[in-house]
Amino acid sequence: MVKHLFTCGATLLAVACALTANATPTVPGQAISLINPGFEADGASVASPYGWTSLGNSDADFLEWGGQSSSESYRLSHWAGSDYSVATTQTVTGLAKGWYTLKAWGRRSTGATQAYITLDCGKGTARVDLPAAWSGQWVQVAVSAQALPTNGSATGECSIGLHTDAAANEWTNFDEVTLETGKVNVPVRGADVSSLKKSEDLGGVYYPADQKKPKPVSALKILEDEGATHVRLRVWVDPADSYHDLHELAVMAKRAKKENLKVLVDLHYSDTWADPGTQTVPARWSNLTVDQLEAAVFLHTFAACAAVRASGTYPDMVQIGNELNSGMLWPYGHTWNPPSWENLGRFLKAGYNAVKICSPKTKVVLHLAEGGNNGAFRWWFDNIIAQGVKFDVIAASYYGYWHGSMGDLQYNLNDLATRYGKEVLVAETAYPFTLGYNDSHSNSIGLPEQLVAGYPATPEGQAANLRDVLSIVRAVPNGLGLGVFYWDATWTAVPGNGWDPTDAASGNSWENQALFDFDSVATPALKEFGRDK
Ligand SMILES: [Ca+2]
Ligand SMILES: [Ca+2]
Ligand SMILES: [Ca+2]
Repeated sequence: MVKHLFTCGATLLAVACALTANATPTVPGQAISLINPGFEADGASVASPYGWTSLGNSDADFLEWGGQSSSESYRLSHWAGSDYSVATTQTVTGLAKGWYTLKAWGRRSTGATQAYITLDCGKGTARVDLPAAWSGQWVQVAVSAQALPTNGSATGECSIGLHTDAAANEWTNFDEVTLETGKVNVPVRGADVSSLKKSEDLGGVYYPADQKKPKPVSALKILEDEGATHVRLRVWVDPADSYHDLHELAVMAKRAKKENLKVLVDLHYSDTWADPGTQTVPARWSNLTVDQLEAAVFLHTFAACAAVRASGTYPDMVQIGNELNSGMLWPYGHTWNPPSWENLGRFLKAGYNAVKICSPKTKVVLHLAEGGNNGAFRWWFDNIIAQGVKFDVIAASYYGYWHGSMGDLQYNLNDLATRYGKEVLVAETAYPFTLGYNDSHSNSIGLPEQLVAGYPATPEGQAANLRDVLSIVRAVPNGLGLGVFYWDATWTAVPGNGWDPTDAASGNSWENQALFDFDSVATPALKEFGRDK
């Protein structure tokens, strides 16, 4: 890459050079001065923004009115009337050894286009793509690279690139570029594998990608090899087919440990699916009083934690309930009609206490659906905190075709991290790699009009969607973006492993969103976990 070097002697740049030369990368979050980082220096319609160098189709980058924030006037735009490739670049010198993080706001059209930012500090080019959000909505991305002193010099340098490779009339906007010391990554990269045990028992097998002589491999090993750190396991109280009970949890936790995968236990407090539309009290608990239900939550939670401990490890995280927007253990723990926040608070405290008594290191997670709905999260967490409920992690389900745009997800996660000072986690996400089907049961997402603009139902579209959810979590401020779990990664179409535990003839509505394709080979999306290894 051609690098633009500026001269520290120039009057306008003297302050910037002085600051960069004195940077101390041991302190994360220290800002490094850039030239014209908000594109405000020149005014409108400038073809060559001050301080930046254009590479490629240099006519395709220019300034326009309309900044990312209301306090700014201008933005960088990439656009051309024919196919184009352009990079707007700036090189920062005088940097001490260490990690640096580039952040930028951007937005883009959703046709045949790649828009991304790069940071190269001498150890290869780190890249992050701009997620596709709703029209006009800005999204912030972050990417880190390591700077080393060059050729015995005491200082290193970093090259910043703002890129678009696009078809005619596709466009990108960038604004408010920052460079700071420190590194961002996504420490928890997980897959929900709740379907796996039953799948295997019924003959399901899994193959790694790119294997020359295909031979089945443990799905857990495939996940770990690609960079996953965690698995998530669903637990029901008395499931009709005995899958997802405490015995299975113990077996799967032991297998996960063997593959160096940590465990997130997902307690549903039901005999079947629990989500915002249904939170049915387990049959065994159906005659209990609220006091007795509180005790039952404690005992069941403790037993689940103990099942993992018996396997020789401890749960890294335990979810008290699954997608609790409407509460749990209906009608006792409703959040509506009328709301029973006090009962819900008692149940959640019982779960918290059980986890901490069983395993003080284990993080307690509270999980809602609608990851793009900040109002729903604030309403729920404000009410729960008012009940004195303690927790360690705020988790969200985020399915882009149901829960708002990537920009909505970012707004919500960033607000939650800032407002409550807690780590945030995307506990469920998924996207189809095809609109085809591999059994006779219709799929949750099967029609073109259900898809999110910018993300086709292809292996690459699935990968891009997961990549961008990871990018949103990576950019959460103050290092509070904890991780992303892909839901249910191993739920391939195996006869008998349908959605209904009471009906062996029920089908699968998820096989086009698994991380294994219709030949049971790992999809390219799984490789996205490797970026944060
Ligand atoms: Ca600006
Ligand atoms: Ca230009
Ligand atoms: Ca199906």
